[in-house]
Amino acid sequence: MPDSERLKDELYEGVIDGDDISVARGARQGLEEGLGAEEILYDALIPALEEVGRLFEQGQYFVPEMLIGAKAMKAGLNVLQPVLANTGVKPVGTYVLLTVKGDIHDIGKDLVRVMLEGAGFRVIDLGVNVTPEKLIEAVKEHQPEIVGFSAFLTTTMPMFKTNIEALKEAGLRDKVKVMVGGAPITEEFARHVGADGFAEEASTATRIAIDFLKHPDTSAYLLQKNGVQSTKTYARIESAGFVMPRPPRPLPANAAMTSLERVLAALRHQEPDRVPHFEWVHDVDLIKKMTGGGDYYDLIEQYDIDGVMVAPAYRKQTLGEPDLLADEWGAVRRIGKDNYAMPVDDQAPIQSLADLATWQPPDPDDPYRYEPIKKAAARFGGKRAIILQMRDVWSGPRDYIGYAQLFVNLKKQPELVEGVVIKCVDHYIRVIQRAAEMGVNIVFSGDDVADNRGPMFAPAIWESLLLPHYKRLVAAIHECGLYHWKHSDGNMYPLLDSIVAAGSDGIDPIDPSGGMELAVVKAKYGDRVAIKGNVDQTELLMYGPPEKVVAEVKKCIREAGAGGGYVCSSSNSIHSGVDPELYKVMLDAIHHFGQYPLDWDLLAAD
Ligand code: B1M
Repeated sequence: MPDSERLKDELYEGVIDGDDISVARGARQGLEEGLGAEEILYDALIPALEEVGRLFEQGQYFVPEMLIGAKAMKAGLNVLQPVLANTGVKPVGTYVLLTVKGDIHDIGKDLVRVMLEGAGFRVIDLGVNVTPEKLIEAVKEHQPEIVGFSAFLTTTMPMFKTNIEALKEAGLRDKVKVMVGGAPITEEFARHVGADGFAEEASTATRIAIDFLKHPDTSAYLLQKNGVQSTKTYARIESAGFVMPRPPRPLPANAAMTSLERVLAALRHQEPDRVPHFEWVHDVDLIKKMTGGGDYYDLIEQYDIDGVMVAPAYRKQTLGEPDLLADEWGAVRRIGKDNYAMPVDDQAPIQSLADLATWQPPDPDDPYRYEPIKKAAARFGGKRAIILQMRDVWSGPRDYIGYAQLFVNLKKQPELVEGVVIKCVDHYIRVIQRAAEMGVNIVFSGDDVADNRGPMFAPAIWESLLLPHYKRLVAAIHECGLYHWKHSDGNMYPLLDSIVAAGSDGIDPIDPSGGMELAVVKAKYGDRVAIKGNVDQTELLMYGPPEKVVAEVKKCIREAGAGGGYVCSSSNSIHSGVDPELYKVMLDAIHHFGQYPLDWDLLAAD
């Protein structure tokens, strides 16, 4: 094989392996040996990144491989850029990209950006939580051929339409193609809002963008062309005169158990008096609406919710701007929609082993941490399950290393990641030990390691790097006499064997968006772990109709309720988009259809 071909092969492999140093070196060598910059780009680097995208689509690569592949490509591009500029090579097109207003999820959008850049686009990335005004300014300034919107929350999906309307009002709609995507987005929704294109994955998004440039009027990917009508309204579905069908036996249940006994029975795989219910998160405004201005504890009592979530307290310090704060762990956070205090990635406190050596988690023995726990115990102790909301092995490094940097470091600096995990888990264990003495019953750790496709990193990384510390945490929880309930979004099937074997006592929320099914998890793991979930909150609890909410509760109880070991809840959280009336219907249905012994006739599908 000629040297030039061998070098191109090496560059190709370098991108696939995410080896930025060898790609930069190879690109320099190629130029020195007389290869054209365009030849290197089009024959080696671009095909390699396309292959990385394909491997990701097929589930062979995960987020880390995709990010380090893109980083390697960028290292090569940095070498080629001056030569490309001198020879007058222009970007294939300009693309304005953003995550819509109200939404702060960024990794999915970032992957779209790196794939587009890899394909030769000039990408103007406006970031997250972007207003329509900022979009319009950017379109006027940069005159892109394509604009791309990401949305990851059902509550922010309508912003696509708002953005498209803003483009129309500014007289810019005909000048750009609009592409949309993000975990909850479907082609049907993309059509519904009037977008030109939709893609499920970053690499498909890039292929479509290139096709739009080549065939702006005739591309086979243009959505309007086939004229399929939307079958959904994406608005609250009213149903006149809905009344909860009361089952033919005395109701409400004369509760034979306290809420605490009910939840503990579920954890012990015994049949309680009725299927318990609790949620991981309730939106603050929804709580106010449901309680007539009350607080979370009022909600618990008024609606007879069986578990009370309580988290240790950490101080926050504002940083000049009203929504910017520093936490006790050294992370800088910005408060956004749903009151989520999102860490600012590029100000993450730990970037190197030297940072790690000096970084200390907050003092776990500070009495301030335990004030909320004491308050919850005083009000609910011995009556309702007091559930300590903690983290396990993922969210700590995500917030203190930075989300994108964490993915990269899983491969590039695993010792840094593990160092952070160790310090975090040590801290959590001490907090749990103290909280156990104050009346906590369960530790619930909410660390999202999966999305709709599956784990966001290779299961082998979970096994070698994270699982040992996960096991250590679960063992410590058990030593305190407490139960452990694991929460993660997404398709958790590939990790469940190890989580169950680690001794976790409960799993949440068996995410239907990730293709998980209560019946399957119950059949496979139901004798070893309690299951919590999964009335859909991505559409059903937002839009209804109420009859369908009732039908869904019945289905969940049918699939997971037999023999106990089951808590009926939403499929993630009662977030700001959930309709309080539909949540009430869900609660009512759990109380009425969830009595043990289960009445299978009553629970039968309508
Ligand atoms: Co959030 N979150 N989150 N979250 N989170 C989701 C999105 C959720 C689906 C989880 C669930 O319910 N199962 C859920 C939304 C439910 C709904 O509304 N339907 C949810 C929720 C409810 C929330 C909060 C409200 C939680 C709360 O506080 N109660 C809160 C809201 C914050 C806000 O935005 N205002 C919140 C917060 C967070 C964290 C901060 C903790 C963190 C985000 C960190 C960050 O982004 N920097 C987070 C995470 C990590 C997730 C999950 C677990 C994973 C998202 C991710 O990073 N995936 C997610 C669960 C899930 O997706 N099932 C979830 C990896 C990424 C590579 O994939 O994002 O799908 P993805 O991107 C893909 C494609 O979608 C596509 O290409 C990418 C690569 O192939 N794509 C496009 C993306 N954009 C595209 C654009 C295109 C074309 C394709 O054209 C322009």
